[in-house]
Amino acid sequence: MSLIQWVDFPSLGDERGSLVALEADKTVPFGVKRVYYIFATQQNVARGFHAHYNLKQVAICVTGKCRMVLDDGRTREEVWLDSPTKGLLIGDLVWREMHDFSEDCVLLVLASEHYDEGDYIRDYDKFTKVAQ
Ligand code: T46
Repeated sequence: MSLIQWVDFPSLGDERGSLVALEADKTVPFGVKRVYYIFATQQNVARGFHAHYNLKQVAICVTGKCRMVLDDGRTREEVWLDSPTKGLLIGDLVWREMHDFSEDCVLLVLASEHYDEGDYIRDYDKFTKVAQ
């Protein structure tokens, strides 16, 4: 199965413009405990480079674009996040990297757990051992 799993959010637009609703346990396939967003990323800066033991997330580029690399220790896939109506689902034990942020990129992330630095695996060799 591909590492790239999208969640499509219906655009509830009308003649005034567009609106997307993100609802925990409905359009977002888990209970949401945390929301954060990444913006004003400097040019030629890459972020991420870690995995989580226990964290489900949906990442949505609400404006601009960036390239996401996902790696489960066996295969590595990449995809552009460039649509406010498409969320990328990222499960447990998936290494992620974000590259090529456009200047206007705002990456919104919904997370299933509160922030916990102890849940991060920031060393790639350790990640590949844990993910085996
Ligand atoms: C992920 C990718 C997509 C907090 O204090 N609370 C938070 O909820 C988060 C997400 C971060 N932080 C602190 C920890 C660091 O001092 O903010 C700082 C930057 O975090 P980090 O270097 O982990 O950021 P990214 O962009 O490398 O990774 C983030 C998320 O941390 C991560 O879970 O999946 O975005």
